[in-house]
Amino acid sequence: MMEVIDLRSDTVTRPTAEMREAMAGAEVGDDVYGEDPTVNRLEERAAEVMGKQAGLFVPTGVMGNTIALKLHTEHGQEIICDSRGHILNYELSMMAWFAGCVARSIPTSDGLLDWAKVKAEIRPLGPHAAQTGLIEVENSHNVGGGTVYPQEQLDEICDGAHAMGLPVHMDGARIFNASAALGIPVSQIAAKLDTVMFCLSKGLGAPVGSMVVGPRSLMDRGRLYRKRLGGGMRQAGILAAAGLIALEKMPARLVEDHSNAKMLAERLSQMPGISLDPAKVRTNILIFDVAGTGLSAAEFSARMKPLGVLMIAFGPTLVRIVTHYDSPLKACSVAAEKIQEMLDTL
Ligand code: TLP
Repeated sequence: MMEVIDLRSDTVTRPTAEMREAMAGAEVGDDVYGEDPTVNRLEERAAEVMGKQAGLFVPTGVMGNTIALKLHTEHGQEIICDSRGHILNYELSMMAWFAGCVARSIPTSDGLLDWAKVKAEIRPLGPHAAQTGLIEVENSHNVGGGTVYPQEQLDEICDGAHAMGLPVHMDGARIFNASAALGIPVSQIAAKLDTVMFCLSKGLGAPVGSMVVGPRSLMDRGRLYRKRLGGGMRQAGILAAAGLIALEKMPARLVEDHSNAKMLAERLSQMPGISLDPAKVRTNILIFDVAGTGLSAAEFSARMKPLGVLMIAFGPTLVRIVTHYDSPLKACSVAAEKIQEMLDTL
């Protein structure tokens, strides 16, 4: 049987043998009563690693962002984010549904905001305008192509926002990829942020789970929102046990995913009809334009499927590839060969 190389997302990673073993032996209790020792340990460690007071274990990144946005805002406010942000485009309008807010979105070339752009969109409450309640940033930026905030740019947004009394939340689904790319600890990235959501179930390989970290008072209230959203998970230590391994052991290997992505980007950039700048590939995501091949993104990925390489259409002519620990260097090289093979048939 042909082995499938699944580059659709780092969400496809399966738990490691060590994670499965830890899950089987996890010490558990009822987490709705705060009595699951493994969940408690994960929440403490996540907070410690991010340099925050407290953590909250949630089943998904979407739930983590949903809770965070609600914690910072009031109904009828605006949330400033970039126009291609995950919270705006891939979370079923959750900011309207749960927090009662609308987005004030800012177009960017790479998904990254800067203080000048943000400042220009901040609105005080008035007879016509809705007040800004929150600034949201995404790091690394998914649709921007795995782009990473230069730390000074991010700190400047936080300083500016705080001086105006506004909080900043980071969708750090892939903050560990940003950390690996910058060569600085996640706690440094998070230092000035009010809250961070990050995922254990993407590049870090856990089967399920994300974290929200921030001040203890907010996390205590977040726990109530989690329950309201149906996220009171009882003996969730089974999942937290895998999450702990994801948190402690997996960040160190992300540089490998990044160098595989770079290799793929370099090879793709040499192929006729494909346009992509390998210098812009910093993490494990690469987004390339296939317009020059005469194929749509959907046709391109559909033609790759029978060759055993999966990727996703991310726009009419944009295709996304994500590298991860289930796609080692060898698999990425084979994927590049298969793409060339498909292009040769056109
Ligand atoms: N992203 C998924 C899809 O939804 C696009 C992917 O394959 O990349 N924030 C960011 C930046 C994300 O990329 C994702 C997932 C989430 C939040 C949501 O996480 P989950 O899927 O755990 O709810």
